[in-house]
Amino acid sequence: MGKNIAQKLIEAHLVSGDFAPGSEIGLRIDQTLTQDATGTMVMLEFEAMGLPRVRTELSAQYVDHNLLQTDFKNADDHLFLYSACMKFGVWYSRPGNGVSHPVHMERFGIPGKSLLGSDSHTCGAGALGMLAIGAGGLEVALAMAGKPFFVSMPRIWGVRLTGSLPDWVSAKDVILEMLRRHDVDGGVRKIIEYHGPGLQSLSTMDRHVIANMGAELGATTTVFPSDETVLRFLKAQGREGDWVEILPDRDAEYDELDEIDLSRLEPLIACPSSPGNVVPVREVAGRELYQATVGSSANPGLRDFAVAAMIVDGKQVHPRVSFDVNPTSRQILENLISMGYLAKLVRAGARIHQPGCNGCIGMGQAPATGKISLRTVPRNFPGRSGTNDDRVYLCSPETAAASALTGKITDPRSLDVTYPRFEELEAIEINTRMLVAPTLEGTQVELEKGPNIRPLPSFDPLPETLEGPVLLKVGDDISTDEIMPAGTRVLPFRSNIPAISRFVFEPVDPSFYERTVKHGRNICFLLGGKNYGQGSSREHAALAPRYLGVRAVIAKDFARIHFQNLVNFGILPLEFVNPADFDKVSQGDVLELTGVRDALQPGKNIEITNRTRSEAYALRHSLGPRQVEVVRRGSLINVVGQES
Ligand code: MIC
Repeated sequence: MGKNIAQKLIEAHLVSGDFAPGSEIGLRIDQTLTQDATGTMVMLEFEAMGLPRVRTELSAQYVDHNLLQTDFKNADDHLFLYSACMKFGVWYSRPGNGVSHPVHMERFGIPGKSLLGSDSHTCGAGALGMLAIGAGGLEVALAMAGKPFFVSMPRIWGVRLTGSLPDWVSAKDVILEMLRRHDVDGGVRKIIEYHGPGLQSLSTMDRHVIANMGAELGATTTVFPSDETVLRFLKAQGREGDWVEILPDRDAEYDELDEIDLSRLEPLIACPSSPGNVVPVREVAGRELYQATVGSSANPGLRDFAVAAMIVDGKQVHPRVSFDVNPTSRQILENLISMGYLAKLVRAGARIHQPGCNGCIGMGQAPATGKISLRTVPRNFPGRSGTNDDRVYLCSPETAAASALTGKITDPRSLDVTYPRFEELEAIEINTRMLVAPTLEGTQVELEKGPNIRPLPSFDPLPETLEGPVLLKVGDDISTDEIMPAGTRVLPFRSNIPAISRFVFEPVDPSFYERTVKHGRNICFLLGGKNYGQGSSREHAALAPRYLGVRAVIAKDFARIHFQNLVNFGILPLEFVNPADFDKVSQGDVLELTGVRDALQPGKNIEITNRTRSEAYALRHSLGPRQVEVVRRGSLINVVGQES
């Protein structure tokens, strides 16, 4: 039997384990990517390991999240990250240079290499034929130290593309179709591999759009072939020497199959407040909107801005609409200027922002109360935009631009204009002026830590008995944005755990923090529904609850990255053997787990007692031996600290 691309990439990096789906594999990591909202913690964790320099082929640190400098905190963190990069041998992408994922595509991504990133959208580099995986910051710090990355061997899901995209339909509509069919947990524990004749109509950055939002299906990652299309992209970037061809064997097989005829797609849109809440645009057309934004790592390509510019060219944005344009890299911004597209956007009334994530994570651009915002971003979890009860829709640049003109959600096919098809360029302006190479004499560099950089908390080992109240019970699909919000109020505290902990679960229950303080930050439990912790890689969504006393989460099931983040910081992730028991437990019930350290045997159920209701429930865990040791020791840092 032939091999698919995912199998070839895994085989080339396998340091432990085998291909049995669900078994633990260890992967060698060639490159790492960190962004500033997760990177400050990563650099503190790497510093704690006591190594002088990184041991990867390449590590890059981007500043693309905490860009609004409303006081000293973000500015201090930028300087801390710069000093850490120079000290440890990491490339530094300066504030304003752009979003990590497109910049990494432009400058550093190499087909066939593995990339581990402290951002859930790292998987976008699968567009280059990379094995690119998002993970919690601590695992990225370990990869920077040359350690393998451990993950459960995923099932390989082959999605065959046929046909070609009709006018007004673009790459975003392809991934929205996947979300419409399979929802936000359809890809959990799977690698999605796209193949088939339909690939020919997708540029490398089109493929990035699709791979990026594979994260919204919960996929471990997404891979595309490294073919002539990728060679053309690398040539335009002046990096054709980095190209290698990676194709699936003709007789490659997959664990699961799906097929999309691109010719049959129409403009789609994800309605509030889930990326899986997808309908055709025509079904919600006519609703008044306040804002349309173009940009983010989920639509980062030059063509995404050029098409929007051509749609609004010679027209005016509706006076009620804020049309926010977030260029995704300085290089793309320079090409938009030199090709005349930026002027078209400015003349039409667009608000031009600095290259960065910006409104995608609530770093500015928050919509008005109760008003609709159309965005080409990857996520619309409740409150993520910075406005409570926000009404964010996810769509293509075509739909966003058309709607900005009319002031209503608009099917772009209804515009009375010829579709402005963008032809990819053979050569573009290359801009590397805000990328700083690591200096050679790094070890003499002093880390610059401002008052906002606080030491990591300590993590005690798992006690023999866990007894405490259920301080919060939540439902299905709870996102990391609801557990640990982002935005201008919270994101600057990412290097200060005591401060950021004050915001834990604020979007779903503003009184949660006070309950943990009243409980003396002692042992407590959380209860969650299915797909608990979907979304981001932010380890703070585990770190901060751990700091507040949470020692076990009992859920119907977990999102991959968050599950591992809970383990990494000594929080026990458990599931009800009988799902109906979830309904028997109420917030405030006191639960007790005795002999828990010994009970953590592979495949062995655990019994938990509800002291309040005098009931007992059977729980199970899916921890492997290595993960059990981490939870017993209280955190992965305690394990690594002993080894190094
Ligand atoms: C996101 O898109 O949710 C983020 C903000 O990029 C996160 C990383 C973070 O929380 O810092 C992610 O996707 O991992």
